[in-house]
Amino acid sequence: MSFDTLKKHLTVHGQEHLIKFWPELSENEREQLSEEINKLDLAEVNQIFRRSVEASKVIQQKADDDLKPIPDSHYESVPAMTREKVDEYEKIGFEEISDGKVGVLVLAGGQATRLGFGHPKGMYNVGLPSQKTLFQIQAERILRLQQMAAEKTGKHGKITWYIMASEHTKVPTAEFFKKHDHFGLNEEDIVYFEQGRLPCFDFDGKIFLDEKYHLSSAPDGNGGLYRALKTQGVLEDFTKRGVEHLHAHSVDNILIKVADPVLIGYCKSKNADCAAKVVQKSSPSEAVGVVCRVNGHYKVVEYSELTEEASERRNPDGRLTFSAGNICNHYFSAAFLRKICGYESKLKLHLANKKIPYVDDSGVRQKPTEPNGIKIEKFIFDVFEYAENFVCLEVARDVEFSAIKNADAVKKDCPSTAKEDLLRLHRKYIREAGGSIGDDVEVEISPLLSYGGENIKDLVENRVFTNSPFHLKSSIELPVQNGVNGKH
Ligand code: UD2
Repeated sequence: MSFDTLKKHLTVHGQEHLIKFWPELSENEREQLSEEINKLDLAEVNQIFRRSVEASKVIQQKADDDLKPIPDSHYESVPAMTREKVDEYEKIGFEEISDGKVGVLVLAGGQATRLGFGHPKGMYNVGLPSQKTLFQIQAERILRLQQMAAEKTGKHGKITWYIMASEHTKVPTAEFFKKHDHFGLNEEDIVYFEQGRLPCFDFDGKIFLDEKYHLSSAPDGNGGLYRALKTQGVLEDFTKRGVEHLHAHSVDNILIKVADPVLIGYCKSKNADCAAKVVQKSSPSEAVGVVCRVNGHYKVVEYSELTEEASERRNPDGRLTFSAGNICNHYFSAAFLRKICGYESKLKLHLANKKIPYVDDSGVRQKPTEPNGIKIEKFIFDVFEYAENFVCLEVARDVEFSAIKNADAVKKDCPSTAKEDLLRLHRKYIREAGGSIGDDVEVEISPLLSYGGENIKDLVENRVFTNSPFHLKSSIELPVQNGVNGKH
């Protein structure tokens, strides 16, 4: 595109400031800038800005007028289930795994800004006795599940691991996996794909320049999943491999039950196309979104959108009425994802005021100390309302949810709390299997040995654990090679 055409194109869409520094740029820089501009559909980008501003005005209204909890017919709770029911769902899940119909979608495109870690979050090592990273823990849970499914059904099936990365996390993630021999998984069972980005705007909808020759942009949120599944050929991959069930989850939950057969079996037996695992909110004021119905549609309502009255409302049995805390842990049928990806461009847009570095009018790069513009994101759960049969599965927080969001200084949802939550759970597994262990003893059970507390009786019954830190290994343990230590 010639300079004149570029200028005209930008002017039509009110973004001509982007070439303000053109005369100062080298040939290469000009090429980079015009390439970045040409990649954007400016009409769509401007519309995205307008839509997100409109949506933010609606969100500011408290949403509890027609707010209802999830009906009992669409809600089950694992802690309240009989052992027989759990086994029944699990059996169905194992069958689906053995038939190769189960895939995992891990959301690993975030920038880990709050954690302050300069690598993809999955590479984080919280300092467990084994020194395993989040990715290794998840890989080993997949390996163990494949083995369990084969033992239960007599058929060897593979779980396909779809890893959604972003521009900055894709290459280091793939290199990390390669360096670690894919943690024992087959390389062909791992599919990396990249989510998109959206420009960052000032409050008037002008795209920021990050450098004189480079536009400011950010990943398009975990709801960018749907566009990426479509544009990166992942939907076709589901078809090619016969994957029918997808377990989607955040990368940073150290207790994640990857490809949980109970979830898969529950969803299949209910013929659900979309589901959310939830945990009981710990208190009315806990700042998590709740899964509920608004005007008859399933949604996640953010804590800030609930009135005080709604967040404190209780059922006759004393439980909070709106207690289904969202934990970024979802089920989708492949058929549902195909449908959703057809109209993902209509999904809600969320706007956040941020401090965005930018090149000012005089050509100086500024790092603002106050929010100066907006970033726009799509959220993975905004598709719930399009489900034909949405269900919720409540799980125990101490067994399934401990997220790493912040640096240790925050003392909440951070590496040390995640490590402690995992070790506490493993102590519980040891005691349930007949072992004895004090609360201050650090024993980690390898996921290759046990997915959820099973298979350890022979190793722990009547044994007193005093050595700490200690890693209860499987006989097929891989050496842990130089993971990126989150503690350095
Ligand atoms: C997420 C949920 C929130 C609650 C909480 C529990 C969303 C939108 N919000 O909030 O409701 O369940 O988790 O811990 O799901 N990610 C990407 N690409 C992006 C942005 C994020 O892949 O552009 C990934 C990120 O790497 C992480 C997951 O999505 O694995 C959750 O993202 P987050 O940590 O930004 O979301 P959070 O904690 O604000």
